[in-house]
Amino acid sequence: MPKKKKSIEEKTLWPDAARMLDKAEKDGVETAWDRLEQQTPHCKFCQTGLTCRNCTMGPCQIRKNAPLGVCGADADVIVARNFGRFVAGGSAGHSDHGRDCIEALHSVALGKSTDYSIKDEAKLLRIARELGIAVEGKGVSEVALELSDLFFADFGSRQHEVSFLVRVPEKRKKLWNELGITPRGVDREIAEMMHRTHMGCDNDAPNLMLHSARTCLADGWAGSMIATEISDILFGTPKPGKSKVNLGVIQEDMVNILVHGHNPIVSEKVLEAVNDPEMISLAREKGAKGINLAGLCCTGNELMMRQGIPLAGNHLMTELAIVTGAVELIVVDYQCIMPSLVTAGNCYHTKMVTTADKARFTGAEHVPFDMHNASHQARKLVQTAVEGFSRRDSSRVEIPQGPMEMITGFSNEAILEALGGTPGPLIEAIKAGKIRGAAAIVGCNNPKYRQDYGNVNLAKELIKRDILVLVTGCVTSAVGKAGLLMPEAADEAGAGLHEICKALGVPPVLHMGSCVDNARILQLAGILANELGVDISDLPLAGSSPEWYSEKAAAIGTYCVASGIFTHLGHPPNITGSETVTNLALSGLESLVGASFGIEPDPFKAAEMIDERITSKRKGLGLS
Ligand code: XCC
Ligand code: SF4
Repeated sequence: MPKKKKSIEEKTLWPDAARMLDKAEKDGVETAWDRLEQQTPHCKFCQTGLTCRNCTMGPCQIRKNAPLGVCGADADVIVARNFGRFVAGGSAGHSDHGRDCIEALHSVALGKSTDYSIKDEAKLLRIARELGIAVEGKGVSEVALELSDLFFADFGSRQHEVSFLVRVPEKRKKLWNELGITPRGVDREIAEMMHRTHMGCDNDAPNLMLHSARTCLADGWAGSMIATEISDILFGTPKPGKSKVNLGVIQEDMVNILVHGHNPIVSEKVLEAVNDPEMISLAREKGAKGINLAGLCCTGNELMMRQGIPLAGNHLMTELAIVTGAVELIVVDYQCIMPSLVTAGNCYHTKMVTTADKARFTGAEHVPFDMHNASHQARKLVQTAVEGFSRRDSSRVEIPQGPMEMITGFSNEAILEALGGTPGPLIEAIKAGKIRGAAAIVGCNNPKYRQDYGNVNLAKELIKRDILVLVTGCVTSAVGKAGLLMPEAADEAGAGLHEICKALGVPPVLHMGSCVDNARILQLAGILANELGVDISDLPLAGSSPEWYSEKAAAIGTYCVASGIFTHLGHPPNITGSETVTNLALSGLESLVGASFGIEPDPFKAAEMIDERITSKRKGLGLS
């Protein structure tokens, strides 16, 4: 079949992206969409999970006339092993980011780092108490030290359970214990997954899938949750505030710096350096009006939640941001950074700088950040950006105008405060059917879809049905650009949700942060279940990732389901080569953990699917 070239219109929902795609073509910049075309069609065996490369008797591919690998592993085992390693990768990503946060807290506690400090002492004490650390009579540093030691232990060979399981309803914990999937240590579960999937270990697909669940639960209820809570302690707990989104946040008359990646440990320091008066006057000397910082992907979400820093865009906007020709510097930490950014940057004057030893990119400059040099390194970077301003070719600059306004900053603390201090009013609204339920729409972009078409339309359909929408990660930019993160969007919501939003002055779609901040949603689910005395799986909740691409997104989906929350995905992971595994994901998990996955590329049908689920959960609770 001849390949059909997608039109720009088919590639994206957005005018800013369309303009840059057009410019990219003129400027000769290749994008993810172009490379997807080159990669299509994909290998069928890999796509269905039927390739195994776990030893050198293979690689093996399962076919009709070769139904077993050399070792005798069948399709079910191979698919389940591949999925296990896939989500182990995702869990490792979130969790290793969490570990970096613990190291930061630990070094602050020991007084070894003057570059970082504890911004939210009250939260530090609250979390310490919640996890059983006696705080009375102790200094902040002492508590921080004990808390970081406890978190380090959560990563190790814990025999029982990770600390934040105190947030999990008893019924759910009992269920996990019975199934043998209570997460013990983060690293332990990930390493055990690597072990189980070695040739000759776990050769039972359902048993492998249970360990996938356990690994992902360690991510959600420990690795990610620790990342979120420590980031709040070090940089402040988010409060609602205004910000802006789309490529229009890049400014023609300023030095533009973009931060990309995930961990606020680097981007917070860049922000400080950008605000340094000395740096600003240096920028003025070079003829710029000042220095403008904007975010991409999750570190963009982190800075936006806490500091209101504008978001230039999500995953598929990262290359296109460079195509504006107005970006002096892109500073990255780790995860979701396309190696193509180096090449795209080379087409302009855009310099890419890596900061983490574990995420280096050939062709990019490496300026390693650690606990002791972060402020210094950040200033160095900002200076580089300022110097780059004079190399900008203004004839090649084109910036889409008119960023959208949005409200950000809905941490659980902020949500509870807006509700008057308790979840009571939210529960009353749910009981009264004004809010019929809530759905978290999370995750990525994927060039296989029209960019953000699924993300935006699903959110719109759900709010119409009085389903409150919570967003994190790259969906933030999607719904933000669609205007759904403004209180006025309440007019697009059903009557009940409209009434609640108007009364509270909040949008019908709440921005709760980055991908690790999905842990905030888990915590909220735990709070609601505990308040009602039920399990999380009894609540009218759903998760969704319409345009996901990453191992991390699969891990999120899996911990969501294992926590009892039905989760919709736009397309399946590479598991369809096994009927056993596919059936387990789509229905079998229901009888085990009280939730399963649903697959549906069409956002309108997906809304229907989520609505049905929420309706049935409401019925189960005796609500109409
Ligand atoms: Fe990455 Fe977190 Fe996906 Fe965005 S949403 S593309 S994982 S940046 Ni997490
Ligand atoms: Fe083939 Fe088995 Fe080796 Fe996998 S583990 S590559 S199926 S022989």
